[in-house]
Amino acid sequence: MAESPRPKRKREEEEAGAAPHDGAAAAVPPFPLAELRLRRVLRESARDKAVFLHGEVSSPSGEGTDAVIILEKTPFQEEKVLDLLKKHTKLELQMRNDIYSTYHLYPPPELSEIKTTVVYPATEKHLQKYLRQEVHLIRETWEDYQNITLPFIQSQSFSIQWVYNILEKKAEADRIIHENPDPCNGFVLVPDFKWNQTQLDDLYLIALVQRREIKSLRDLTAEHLPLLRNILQEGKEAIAKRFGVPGSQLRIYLHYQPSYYHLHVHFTALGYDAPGCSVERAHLLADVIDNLAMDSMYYQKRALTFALRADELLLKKFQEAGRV
Ligand code: GTA
Repeated sequence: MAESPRPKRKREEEEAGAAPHDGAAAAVPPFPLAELRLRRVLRESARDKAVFLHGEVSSPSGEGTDAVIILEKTPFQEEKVLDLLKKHTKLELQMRNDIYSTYHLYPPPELSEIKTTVVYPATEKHLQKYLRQEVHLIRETWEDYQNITLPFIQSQSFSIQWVYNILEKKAEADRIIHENPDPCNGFVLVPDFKWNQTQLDDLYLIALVQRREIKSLRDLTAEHLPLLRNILQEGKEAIAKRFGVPGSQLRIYLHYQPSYYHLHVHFTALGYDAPGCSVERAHLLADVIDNLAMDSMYYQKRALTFALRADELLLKKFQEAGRV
């Protein structure tokens, strides 16, 4: 079995004995997980081995504040598999039949990490986002975008303060993989929230553009081609250099609709079935560039399809307008 390349940064941290967290995060006390009151399970996925929880943290006055907690089992790391076989704390036979047998293997704590994501304080919109719901496909024309979607996203969408924090180096500064500081055609490439950077199987990075007025795919014209080409070219080069993953093994795309209306591009491992990489949401950056090169107004002309969850307000707006 070929040894899989470990992220270079990770190796450097381990070799230097450094904590694998950014300095800003280390200064903040950890979230009081043990004090959390579990309100409900929002969603549970056997395939992704993840559970999405709605919890409540009580203040000294007794008032509760909502939180979303995502618990997720992480992929195996090839270089740790041998440790798992040698250092397990218990091996319990579950069943045996002829040449077949299954066991419960209990790993030592250092080999049984659960990736834990916390959104706190969480808004009602966060709770809705992670709640399992039916989805409906919308076919949005340019007129629908102007009359329904745009006013809606201007009136209410998730805060993008976390994006500004990254661009202004107030958060995740030492996680930056690549930066092009040009205010017009530049961007910052950082590991995505969803990637713990321990293995390359689920590699996930995002490029956040320096410009602040581009909300989504719908705003793009040929004017943005230099920016998009920089992201494609420099993003691929930076990932190959840092993680040893070639551009031919990356899925590079934009979401429509995104959750956060500040233009960003997703870079994921081609072999990883990342949340949101399905045809009704992901638009390959290379195709976006070609479309804009053919027709500057491509994304102000064509209808775009996307899925909305059953109780999303935007779906209600489309229903009220008789468009669903
Ligand atoms: N580095 O602070 C951040 C940060 N935040 C707040 C979001 N992102 C961040 N990255 C860094 N620091 O890939 C990342 C997100 C996402 C991207 C925004 O920015 O991880 P988007 O605008 O297109 O929105 O991308 P998207 O993809 O809907 O966002 P998100 O939050 O990833 O939601 C995707 C859906 O996947 C959710 O509805 C959720 O139900 C589902 N999902 C499945 N597994 C997970 C998981 N492990 N974690 C989160 N969501 C998951």
